Amino acid sequence: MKKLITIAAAGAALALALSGCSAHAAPASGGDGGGKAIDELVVGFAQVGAESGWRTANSKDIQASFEEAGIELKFSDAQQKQENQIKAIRSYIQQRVDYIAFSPVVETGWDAVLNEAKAAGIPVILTDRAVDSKDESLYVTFLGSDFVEEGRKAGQWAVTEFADADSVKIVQLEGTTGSAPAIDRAEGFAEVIGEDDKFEVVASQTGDFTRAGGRQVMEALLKSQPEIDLVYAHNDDMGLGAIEAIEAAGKVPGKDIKIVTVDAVKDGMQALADGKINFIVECSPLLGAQLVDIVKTLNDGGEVEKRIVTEETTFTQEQAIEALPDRKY
Ligand code: GYE
Repeated sequence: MKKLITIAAAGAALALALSGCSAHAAPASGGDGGGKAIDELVVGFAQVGAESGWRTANSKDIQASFEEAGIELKFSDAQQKQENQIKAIRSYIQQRVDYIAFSPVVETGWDAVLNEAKAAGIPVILTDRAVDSKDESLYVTFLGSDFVEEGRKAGQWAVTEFADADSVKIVQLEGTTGSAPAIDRAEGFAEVIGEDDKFEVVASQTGDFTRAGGRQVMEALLKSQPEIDLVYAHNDDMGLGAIEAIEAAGKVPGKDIKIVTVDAVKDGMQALADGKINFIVECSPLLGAQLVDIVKTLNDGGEVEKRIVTEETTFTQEQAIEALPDRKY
């Protein structure tokens, strides 16, 4: 995990020390950088929705972290619709919150509303998902996973798992169309399996990161694709939906059709422990504490890195069995 840098806060403290002023002369804040008192801060968070186990864990963690820090959090759920997220951000601007944080449902189409936040002088923090904008001044930092790397890890597992196979027919269950994790996880996976012609993605469709979506897409694909060796689902929930469809079709998930997913939420880990999923690439939803740190650092007049990447691992069946009892989400 990269460390937040608080150069400006240190500089401000030094200036105070040099001028002989005591730190108490500055308005009460978490530090001496002249920010607001912690209990006066207001942060608006525009969440994507409640589409997956990951998202539910992420929302809970963010709410709990702000509560623990004693910082007021206004929280909205956009039900996976960009227009709702834009409305929520506009309402935070109108309410003159101190910071806006949000997890963009899709990558594009944010410049207008982010320019409004900028004009109002409200710093924006991207959490979890990136925006595709040429203007990097529209946000302070982007905190979240490296989704391309997650896709590569899934691909590397497939290369090892199918080392002795002559041909591997793959179905890809994509996340929300246009979202950073769907775009990047497809890219990283394709980069790795693309090195060997024996891997063929026979179908790739969106299940919108939901269990129902994964099940529906898989039901249809089981009818149109006679041979499927591997399902690569962009999240656990779609993989869990695929398991239901595979079992309903009289096949054994994890054996007849192997499954690799991303997230490692409890339900996914249980399916991995049960042998229905074969491998999971972790994506941590626990971003709350780091988000609070960013807000505090900025409030103290400090600087944060433009990109803060979350640390993650991967799980085999044995590792899932071991990790499950202590799994927090
Ligand atoms: O993998 C998926 C969720 O943006 C990383 O969104 C997040 C993804 C996560 O719905 O389960």
